Formats: sequence, C-alpha cells, structure tokens
Amino acid sequence: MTYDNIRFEIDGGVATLTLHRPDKLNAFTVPMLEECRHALSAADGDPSVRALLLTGAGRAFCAGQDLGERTVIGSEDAPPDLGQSLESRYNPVIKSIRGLRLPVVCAVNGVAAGAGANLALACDIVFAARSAQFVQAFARVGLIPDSGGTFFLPRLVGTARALGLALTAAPLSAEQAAEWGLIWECVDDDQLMEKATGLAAELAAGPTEGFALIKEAINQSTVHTLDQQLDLERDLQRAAGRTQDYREGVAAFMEKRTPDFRGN
Ligand code: LHQ
Repeated sequence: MTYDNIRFEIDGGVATLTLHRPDKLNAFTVPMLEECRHALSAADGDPSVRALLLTGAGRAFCAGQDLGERTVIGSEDAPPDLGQSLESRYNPVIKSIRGLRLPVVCAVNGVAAGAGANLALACDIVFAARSAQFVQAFARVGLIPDSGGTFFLPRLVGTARALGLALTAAPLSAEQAAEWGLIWECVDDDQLMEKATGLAAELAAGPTEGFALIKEAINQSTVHTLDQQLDLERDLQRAAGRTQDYREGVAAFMEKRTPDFRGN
C-alpha cells in the first residue's frame, strides 16, 4: 500500500507511524485511517518490530476527524451514519493499537483533539510536548467522545475529571494531563522526540514477550475481580517464566552484566 497521509518507517526494531497531513493538523480522513490500519497490521506482522512509536507531523498531533470530509457531514435529508464510520474506520484502528502485543509509545507533538486525543490515550506510554493540549472537542460539535474516550478517560483520571473534560471540551495542558495521570510525562518541546524515540528504542531491546504479558495483565485488570486477576497473573507468570528472556534476565543479574534480551 502507498502511504499518502502517514509516514511509516522501521528502524532498529522500532516502527514509527507519523500522522502526516500537517496542513490539516493531521485530521483524519477515510484514506488516512485505512493507511493507519494497514501500517499497524504491518508492524504487528513483522517479527523484527519490537516497539511502535506514534507521532504527528508539523505543529499538531491530530485534530480528530476532518470535519470537512463529506461522509461525516451528510445533509439535512440524509444525515450521516457516524456509527458506521466508527465501526468501519475508527474502532478498528483503536482495537489494532490496543491489540498490539508490542509496547506502543506516543509522542504528542502538539494539539490532540477529538479522536486524535483518544488515539493518543489508547497508547501504552504517552509523552506530550509542553506546548501540547488535549481537547475532548466532541461536545463542541454535539458529539460524544469516541475512539475509546469514554473508556480511557474515566479509567485514567476518574469520573469527575472525565465528565468535566467531555462536557466542557476545555483544552487540558500537557502539564496538567501529566499531573492528572492522563499521560506518562510532559517534556519540553525540544526534548520530545529524543525522549520518545529513546524510550521506544529501549523498549525494543527489552523482553518483548514479557512486555506482551504485562500489557495483557494490566489491560485485563480493568474488567476483572481480584480473584480473576490473581488467576490471570498465575497463568501469565507461568508463561513469562518459560521465556528465554527470563533465563537471560536472571543470568545477567547473577553475572552482574546487562541482559541481552532477544524478545522471546
Ligand atoms: C481542521 C480540523 C478538523 C478539518 C483544524 N477538520 N479541518 C467525528 C465524526 C465522525 C465519526 C467519528 O468520530 C468523530 C470523531 C472526532 O474526532 S469529532 C471532533 C473533530 N475535531 C474537532 O472538533 C477539532 C476541530 N479543531 C479545533 O478545535 C482546532 O482546530 C484545534 C483545537 C484542533 C486547534 O486550534 P488552532 O491551533 O487554533 O488551529 P485552527 O483552529 O486555526 O486550525 C488550523 C487549520 O486546521 C484551520 O484551517 P484554515 O484553512 O483556516 O487554516 C482549521 O479549519 C483546520 N482544522 N481541525 N478537525
């Protein structure tokens, strides 16, 4: 597939997906969402890829749905079916990201609005530039937070703040987002890519299978009871204990050297 609306590169075990419609603040269109889905599937299917980095080109991370796109406007006689748009375009992208067994790092380089904000929240570790803002812009146009927003927000910041963000659509600074626990870290603008690529590279050299099991455990915990979670930890730890990387990690510790994890 040719990518016209994103850039996708694989280097040193890290796949980097850059949203690339800078003149439209990287707002989503149907072709762009299809390209994202294709690239995520390529990353997932490539055994050399051990971490994914997601970012945006230009001054914004992503302004959400391109509100100029015909399919989402419709007409008075024929209103659009936004549910269909979510079902066929947005939800598969969010599910792909959440379904990735690899660590997913997000570098929010500028404003992240609407579905763009929630795309970032679907990632595992989110850095944001100090100048970036998170805007649950949906209510401004009469919509509800989608792309997982109503799932991620209350879990990350609690119901009170989730409702405040969704109902007011007020911009949240990167600094406040970090203070509230919405993201991992707010960093100076000129440090963003260095920090994010550095961590992605570090994770790509880590115990990839163990990371997949960690992600599964943490993500399942949101819908589990303690008993269910303890059972899951038992099963996943059993699997982790059978990896080569576990053996390597223990050997390296005993030998006082840096482990050479191969990801299996
Ligand atoms: C845009 C956009 C944009 C087109 C900036 N579209 N052009 C929806 C429907 C369908 C199904 C699935 O679910 C969804 C999910 C959603 O994402 S709904 C929410 C859609 N997004 C928004 O409502 C955000 C709209 N944008 C904004 O509020 C602002 O542009 C933000 C806060 C992102 C940035 O503000 P500024 O930094 O002040 O930039 P700006 O407003 O001046 O925008 C720059 C240009 O980008 C401008 O075009 P122009 O030709 O005048 O330079 C905007 O029209 C364009 N743009 N967002 N989503």
